[in-house]
Amino acid sequence: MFVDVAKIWIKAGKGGDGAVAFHREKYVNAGGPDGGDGGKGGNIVFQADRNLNTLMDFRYKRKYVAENGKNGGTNKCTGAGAPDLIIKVPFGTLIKDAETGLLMKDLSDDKPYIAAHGGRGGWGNQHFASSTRQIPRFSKPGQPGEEYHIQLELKLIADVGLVGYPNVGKSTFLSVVSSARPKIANYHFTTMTPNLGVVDHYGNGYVIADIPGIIEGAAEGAGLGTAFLRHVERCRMLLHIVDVAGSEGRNPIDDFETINQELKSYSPVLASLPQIVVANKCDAVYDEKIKEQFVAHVEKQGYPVFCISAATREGLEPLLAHTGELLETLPKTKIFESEYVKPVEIDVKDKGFTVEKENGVYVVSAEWLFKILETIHFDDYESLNFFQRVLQSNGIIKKLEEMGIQEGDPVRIDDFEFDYVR
Ligand SMILES: Nc1nc2c(ncn2[C@@H]2O[C@H](COP(=O)(O)OP(=O)(O)OP(=O)(O)O)[C@@H](O)[C@H]2O)c(=O)[nH]1
Ligand SMILES: [Mg+2]
Repeated sequence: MFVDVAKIWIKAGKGGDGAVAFHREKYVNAGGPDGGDGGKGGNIVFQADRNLNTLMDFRYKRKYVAENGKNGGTNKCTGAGAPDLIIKVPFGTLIKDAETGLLMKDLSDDKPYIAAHGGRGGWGNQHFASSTRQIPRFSKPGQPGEEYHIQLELKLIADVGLVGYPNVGKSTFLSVVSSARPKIANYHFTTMTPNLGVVDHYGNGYVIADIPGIIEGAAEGAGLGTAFLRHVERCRMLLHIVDVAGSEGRNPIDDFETINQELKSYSPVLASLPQIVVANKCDAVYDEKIKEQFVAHVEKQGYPVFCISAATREGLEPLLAHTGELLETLPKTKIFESEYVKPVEIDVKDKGFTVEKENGVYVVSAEWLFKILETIHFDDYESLNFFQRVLQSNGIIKKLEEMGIQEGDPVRIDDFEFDYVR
C-alpha cells in the first residue's frame, strides 16, 4: 500500500539527574562535592533511506520515544547518554510540526536531521561549589526531551512530472522510456499511486514521475482528487500528455485547458512550471483536423508540442532529447526551506537582564540566559568559551565591571555560581 501522509508523535529522552555526593577517602576530612552530571537523553533523528518509498509503516506505529539519559554518580561520574532513536523515511519526506503546519525539514539528502533534542543531563553538585558555598547539597534534574506532533508528507523526488487526463497513455509512456513497469489498462484510474522511472538519455539520466490521472473538478475532490499532485510539486518541468486520437470522444483542446486549470487551482507554482505538450496516440488519430487544431492551439500559447505514439514508440526520440536539453537549463530539484523556528530560539530574542549585589555576590537575572546556561557544558572548553562570548556580547561583563567587580568575586546566574576571572 502506498501511503504518503502520516501523523506521529515523537519524544526525545529526558536527561539524567545530577548527583549530590561528597568525596570520601580515608584520612581525608570533609571532601569536596563530587556528584556527577546526568547523561543526555536520546535525540529523535530522521534519516532518509533509498530503500523506502512509502510512509506506510507510520500507519501502524505512531509513537516514537527515545531513551532517557542515566543519572550522574559519585566520584564525578557522568551518567551514560542515551542512544539516538533513528527513524527511517523515504527520500523526499517533509517533516512538519503538526500543530502549526510549518516545515521543519525537507529530508532530501543523506544527512540525518535531529527533530527532537534529548534533554541535557542535570549538573551534579560538583559544579555548585564556590567560595561562598562550599557544601552544595543540591544538584539539577535532567532537562525534559523535546516532543512534537509531527506530520510526515512524502513528496517524491523527480525531474519531470507526467500530468494529464486518465487513460491518455501516461503509464504507457513511462513504460517505453524507462525500465519502470507500471500497470497499463484501458480504463480510468489504472494508476492509483505514483510510479518513478529513470530515462537514460545519453548518459544524462532523468527521473520521471507518473501520477494518477486528473479530471475536471479534481481540485474539489473529483476522481482521485489532486492530492497526488504533491508528487510532482518539486519537479523541474511537466510533460502534459494529451490523447489526440479523441478515443473517448473528448476534444483534446478542452482536455488540455481543463488540466491546466486544475493545476492552477492546486498550485500556481506548479502551473507555472515549464511544460512540454505531448500529443499521444498519434497512431490512432481518426480525424487529422482535430489533431492539427490542437497542435496549432498549444503552439499559439507558446508550448513546444511533440506528436508521438507511446504504443508504437514513434516520435519518442526528439521528445526525450528536447526534454533532456530543457532540463539542462532548469534549476535543480526543489528542496523546500525550513520555516519552523523552535520556540526557545524566539524567547532568546529578548536579551534584557539585571545585576544586583547580594551579600557580596553579583546576581545576574535573565530568563533567556538561564536557557542558554542549561545547554553549556562547563567541562568543555568550546562550550565555556561560547558562554563567555554570550556574557560579553550582551553587555553583562561590562555591567559587572561598572559595578566594580574584582577578580575572584562570586557571580551567580540561576543556581550556578562561579568566581569572576578577567
Ligand atoms: N492506440 C494507442 N493506444 C495507446 C497509446 N498509449 C496508450 N494507449 C492505450 O491507452 C490505454 C491507457 O493507457 P495507460 O498508459 O494506462 O494510460 P494512463 O494515462 O496511465 O491512465 P490512468 O493511469 O488511468 O490515468 C491503454 O489501453 C493503452 O494501451 C498509444 O500511443 N496509442
Ligand atoms: Mg496510468
